Amino acid sequence: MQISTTSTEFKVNGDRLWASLMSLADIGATPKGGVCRLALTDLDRQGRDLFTSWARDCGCTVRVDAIGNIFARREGRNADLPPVMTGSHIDTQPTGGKFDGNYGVLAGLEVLRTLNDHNIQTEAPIEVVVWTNEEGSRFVPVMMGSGVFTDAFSIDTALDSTDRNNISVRTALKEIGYDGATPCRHFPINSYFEAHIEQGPVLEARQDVIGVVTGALGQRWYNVVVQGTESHAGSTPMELRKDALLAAASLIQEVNAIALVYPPDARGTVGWFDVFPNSRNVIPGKVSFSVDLRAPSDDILTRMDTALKAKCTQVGQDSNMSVSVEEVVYFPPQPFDEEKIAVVENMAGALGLPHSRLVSGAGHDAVYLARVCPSAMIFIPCKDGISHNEIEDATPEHIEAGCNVLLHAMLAQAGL
Ligand code: HGY
Ligand code: MN
Ligand code: MN
Ligand code: MN
Repeated sequence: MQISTTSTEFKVNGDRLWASLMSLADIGATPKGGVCRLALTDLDRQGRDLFTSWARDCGCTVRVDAIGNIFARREGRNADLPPVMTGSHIDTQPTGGKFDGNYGVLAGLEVLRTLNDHNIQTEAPIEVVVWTNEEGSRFVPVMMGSGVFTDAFSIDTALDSTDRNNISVRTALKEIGYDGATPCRHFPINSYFEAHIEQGPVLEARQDVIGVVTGALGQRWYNVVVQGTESHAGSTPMELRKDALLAAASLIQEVNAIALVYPPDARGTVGWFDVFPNSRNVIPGKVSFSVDLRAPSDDILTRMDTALKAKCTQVGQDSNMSVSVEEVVYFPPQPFDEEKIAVVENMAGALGLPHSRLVSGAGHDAVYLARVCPSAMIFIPCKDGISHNEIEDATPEHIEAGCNVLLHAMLAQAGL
């Protein structure tokens, strides 16, 4: 039966997509059913190798750029046309899940596999991309590969970034063999669509299947260091202490308080925290920690930034300790392209999928791609809105539904 590709009867193979997700999830699988596949580790290499072998099996050409972004390209009839692009990331959080990022990459691959199943050649080429180090867990800045690709920061800023063992991105990329030859710079792109789990509670609460993402919160990330003086927990009188942990505790409270000033969408989080020397009977001399601030407007984000820095100055003065604040990530809230948002919305409707619009609290590579081409995102729910957690879960039905919206949105752009 020849299915018209524009009919909503034309569907992806959900079982194949689910099986691919589970195979990829085996790489870095954790005992609680999650995935730990940190950026540019050997596990990341294994995942990259698996994706590129699958892409080549689909007849794609594969190129890798200088920051390790992988571009799997399926030619169209007209190679001169800018590609329709999709993708996401396969690096995960240390206690990550099977779907964050991995879903967007493999949904893109499933679109190619489905086109192959039906011998369909599009007018424009299609590219599926694996962006390097989207998570920003091992290396900052976050969304690193897409950030270099879209001039958000220079490639040297990225290559010189080091993890907490002082290993640079440059070294790690070379070690896994993904320091690609293709220069990392953006080129004309027809449009970019990214499929992703919502990672929050909204769609599930609304009982919607598709999230039509209108944009993403702006973010500012910092490294804060409080420098006090290690000394003996027993022989140092309370009034003579320079207890870095005590000073840091008031700053952590402040990060939370700053976000609560701007409900409902502002966010403040302290994710990682190092105490030195971390010994029971030594007053902590140095505390280092991260701050992650997010807001729906740049104005609110600026006010939160000002409040954080003011508090750090005040705590330093009051405690007579040094408090340093280094900003390591900044990007303003990013609206997606109205026309592409409407494409996603119309396809979800045509497929009879309950859908609604929402803003993404999480950052995604689409946030940077939106700077160089018309971009939009397709969300599906995740169980209890939980993500960045090994119990992250999604249903095969939603996984398939989101991929069908991606298929039709991309076909609408690529032309038949
Ligand atoms: O932090 C984020 O929003 C994303 O997971 N990188
Ligand atoms: Mn992600
Ligand atoms: Mn993530
Ligand atoms: Mn440019």
